[in-house]
Amino acid sequence: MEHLSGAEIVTRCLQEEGVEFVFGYPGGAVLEIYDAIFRQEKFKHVLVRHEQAAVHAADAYSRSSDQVGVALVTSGPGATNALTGIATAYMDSIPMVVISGQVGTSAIGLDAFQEVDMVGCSRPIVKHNFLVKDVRDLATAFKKAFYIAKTGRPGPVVIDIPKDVTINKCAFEYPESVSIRSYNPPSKGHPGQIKKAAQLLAEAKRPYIYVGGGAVQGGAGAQVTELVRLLGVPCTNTLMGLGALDGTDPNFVGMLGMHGTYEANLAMQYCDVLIAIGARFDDRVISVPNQFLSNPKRIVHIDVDPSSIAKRVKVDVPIVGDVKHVLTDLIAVLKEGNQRPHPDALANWWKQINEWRKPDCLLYTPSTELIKPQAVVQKLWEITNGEAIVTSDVGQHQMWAAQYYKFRRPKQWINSGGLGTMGFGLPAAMGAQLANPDAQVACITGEGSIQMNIQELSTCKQYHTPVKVLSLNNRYLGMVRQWQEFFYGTRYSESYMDALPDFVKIAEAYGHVGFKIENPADVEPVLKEAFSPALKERLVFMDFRTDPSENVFPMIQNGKGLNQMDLPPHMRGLQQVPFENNRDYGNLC
Ligand SMILES: Cc1ncc(C[n+]2csc(CCOP(=O)(O)OP(=O)(O)O)c2C)c(N)n1
Repeated sequence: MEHLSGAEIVTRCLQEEGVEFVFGYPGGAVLEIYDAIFRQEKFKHVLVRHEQAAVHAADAYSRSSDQVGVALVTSGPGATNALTGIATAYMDSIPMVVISGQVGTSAIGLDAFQEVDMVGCSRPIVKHNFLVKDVRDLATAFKKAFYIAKTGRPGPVVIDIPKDVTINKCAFEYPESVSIRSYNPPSKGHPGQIKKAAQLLAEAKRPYIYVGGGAVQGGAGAQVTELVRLLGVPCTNTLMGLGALDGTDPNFVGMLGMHGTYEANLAMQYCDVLIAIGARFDDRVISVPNQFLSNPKRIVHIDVDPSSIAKRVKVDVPIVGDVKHVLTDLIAVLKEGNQRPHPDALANWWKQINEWRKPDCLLYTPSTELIKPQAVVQKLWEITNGEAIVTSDVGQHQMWAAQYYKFRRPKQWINSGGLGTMGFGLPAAMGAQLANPDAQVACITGEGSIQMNIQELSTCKQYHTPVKVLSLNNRYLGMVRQWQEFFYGTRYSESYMDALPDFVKIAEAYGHVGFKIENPADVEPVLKEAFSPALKERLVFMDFRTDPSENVFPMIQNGKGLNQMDLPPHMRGLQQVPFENNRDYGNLC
């Protein structure tokens, strides 16, 4: 058996796991590992400019592929810089392994230089973590870490390795499998519960399918599509579920939730049988549970994580299992028993939904003078034929990206939904481009968000990641400004960014191409040029000077119900509680 140093074991474990890229930043505690990386050729290391970006890049590498993302950071400040990225991945259930260096075992707890208790710091934001104090435990820790990260409900796992452990040697053998007591992720759903779900769907007059990020992560896009087609029922995706059903599918009623469509939110409120797939009834989706449940409905909830089920709402048919397996079985049961919702009731339900659709809640007022942010996203969709991988930062631009780019497939839309991390977009685009070298990758960002990790333009240059950055520059922290306009008497406290840099010059200084776009007529030509063969290999930074006063509609204010949306101007005054005094909603179907 080979005798290897801890550092060599780290690189061998990564090779055994088939890792292609490690995103990281060196430092004293991990120098042995960096030396071992230098001496191997199987995986590549990507040197980012900030550890937070390493974790976001690894995260998006995973989100846009079927791989586990890997990041490597040094102890102390390296580790703490990684925490935001780890929390981002945790909130969105992304499989990832983060390796952090630690001070030597004898120095732990003595406030040694660059010491921080990484296991303690990361505990609430990881699926699991390890502090490996003995080199002989290293290989097993890696095997377990990858297994835990990608099975069940995925999530980030931290492996903290003291420096002396990277120097010490031991015999190396990579375990073929691991068994972890009390960790048995479910796969198949309970057949009896699946039958009950089929029965409920067949009895439904107003059925509705609600799909979340779990279906995207669980690779269940094809099954979602098959179920929707089989039943012919309306379907909505959450922000994290976009792409699980093609955004151009006629049965897709748009995203739901705080900035969801009028029709998606009202259908959620007034459906009678709801089937939730890998979705968790997040507060941004249903707002307050008692308002959501004020219209009686029966709920089927499918999720791999039992603790997500019935956490926020009462569920009639809980099904714990891998969403892909459960949906496959559900489809088989429905087909076998030829169970479908009653066609007349379903036709009535569609009639109602089409009424809700008619006013087109995403309509905005075009302008020949000011660039409308929605128009930029729409043009991007047209020019990329809906095929680009799109990452976003956080703010109004994120919501416009979600509303106006119709995602065709899972893993095409990459954003920080759970934590809402500004600074995510650019490093995420980098990671997604490395995972998909032939894909068009666009990062939709704001002038506030991009400045949180703009240094990664340097990494993009070094590793030739030709992402196209679309900054919807409204000179405001737009989402903050919108809330201040709605809830704080237009007191724009610290939401205006003065002294903005010249982004074109910044892009050029990093060796990229930059465009400043101020005229609506230039939006299309510039986008076409950015995505033209001539600039295929180049990162292009587009600084769109957008209308600073534009707001995101529809919007549900905190504490309000799904049928109490703030609507765009052309829909103001529309009745959203059509059956207020009619508790059985009898005239709906
Ligand atoms: C790290 C971090 N800090 C603060 C916030 C709060 N926040 C949410 S949206 C937003 C404004 C974003 O501004 P910008 O990137 O310019 O995008 P816009 O809303 O204008 O499209 C802020 C400050 C956040 N989400 N993340």
